[in-house]
Amino acid sequence: MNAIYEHIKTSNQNLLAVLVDPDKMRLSAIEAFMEKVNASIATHVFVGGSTVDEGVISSFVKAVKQYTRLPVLLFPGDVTQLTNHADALLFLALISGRNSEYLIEKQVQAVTKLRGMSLEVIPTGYMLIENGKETAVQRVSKTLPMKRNALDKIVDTAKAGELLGMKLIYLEAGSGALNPIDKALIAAVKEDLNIPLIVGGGIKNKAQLLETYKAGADLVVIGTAFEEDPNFFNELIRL
Ligand code: 1GP
Repeated sequence: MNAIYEHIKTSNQNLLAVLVDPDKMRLSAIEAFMEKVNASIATHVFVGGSTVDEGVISSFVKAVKQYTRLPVLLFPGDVTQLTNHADALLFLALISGRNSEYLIEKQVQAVTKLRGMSLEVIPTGYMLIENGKETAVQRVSKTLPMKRNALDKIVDTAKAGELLGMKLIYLEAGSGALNPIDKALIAAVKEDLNIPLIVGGGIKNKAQLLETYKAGADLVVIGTAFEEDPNFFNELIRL
């Protein structure tokens, strides 16, 4: 059962995930928000956040599922954010950092919960890249982002993730990043990878979105820009 991953891997389409972060959105806003998502070119919904309370994710996922047919993937900041109401789980290992808690410990803790669930589990190498300001991921994980000029190290880290058997690599500038991931960096990572590449953090307009695809991202994640300006969806209407 890996239909969602296979679609990401084989799709020739530019994929777009809208991030729903319960830290930043009210449950009552979901219906109107998803209406805009449904009319846009979005192909996936990610739900998760760095500091979301236990149980909250579950109600958000249920609400999102109620108003869309798009696949809903958990993008969890913690083990407490696992819920069987989603379709799939990005099973993240923070491979840019050296905090064993986020490399293996949280994943071990997740296993008991996952045994009782039917989520599609997608192993994902998660890489935090510096963007000009401290991010929530950095604070919560107590890891430093990779220096954005450390191109070879970033390319090698992504490749190591692939060689370890990860199915996706996620280059993350952090939610609300000042600078999105550099295009040359995306291109260099993509050139060396045989698995799909996700890119997110700080993408605020259509031009940046298109540049990110052009550089080599298979799937782009946008959260803050939609939260701050729902009219942004109007630029991304599905024809
Ligand atoms: C954050 O990559 C995502 O984890 C999306 O970032 O909120 O800046 O779009 P933004």
